[in-house]
Amino acid sequence: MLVLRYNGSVYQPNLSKIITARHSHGSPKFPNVGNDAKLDECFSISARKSRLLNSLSEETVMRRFARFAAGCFLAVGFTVGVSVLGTPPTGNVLRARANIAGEPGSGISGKVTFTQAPADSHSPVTTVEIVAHVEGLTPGLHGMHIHEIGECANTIRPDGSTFVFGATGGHFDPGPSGNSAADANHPFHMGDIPNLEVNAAGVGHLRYTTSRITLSPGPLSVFDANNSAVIVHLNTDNGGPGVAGTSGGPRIACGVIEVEN
Ligand SMILES: [Cu+2]
Repeated sequence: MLVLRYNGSVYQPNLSKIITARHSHGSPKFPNVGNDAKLDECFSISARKSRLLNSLSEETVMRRFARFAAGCFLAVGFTVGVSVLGTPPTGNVLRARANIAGEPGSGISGKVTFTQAPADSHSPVTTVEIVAHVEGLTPGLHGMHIHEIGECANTIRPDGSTFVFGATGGHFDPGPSGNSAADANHPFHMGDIPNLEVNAAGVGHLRYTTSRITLSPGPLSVFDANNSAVIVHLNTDNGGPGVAGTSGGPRIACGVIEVEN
């Protein structure tokens, strides 16, 4: 049997390591962390195979290579599955948009745009500029936040009442506190932004730059496994930490944050 020897390092494919890594890093909250490195390993299969051929018997090589390829197939399948189910975008998203709408007949409509400035030597922290324009509101200050789930459906509370736009969950807060309850960790959620200022004509504006979120993949990305949404509230957000009912009250408008190309 042909045995080739190679004086360099011997590559040892470790299927259990790959699968474990995918599960430990691909959590619902941080789905993008760690994925690329694992797939890169799979996509350099040819190089691995060549190195194996230089160090082991052909039969052993083919057995190990088949095992490794099967692992990669599972890993790629897992990633595709997560992407389809959660539909987080792939790639480095730099622009996003939420089309805002109130309940039918409310007359509330608008949009919120998000533009990410890439970090560079002058600004090492990634920032996102948020620009909101919403019409049909009562004059004054209205609480507005990024909520943790990209779905604007109503839900039913335990007491049977309708929770308008309840499907958006609490305030986007992937960490470090990770407490999305509106009255907890407020106003320090990653999704907490200033009030929308509405003029006498019922038109609200906000322009605000934050480093609490990103559009690109990462632990602060609004495009996590279940995406995110913008909620406009009836009342002013007084920003009181831990004070019940001061973060804006009833939800009156909603928009799912979507990639804008
Ligand atoms: Cu809110």
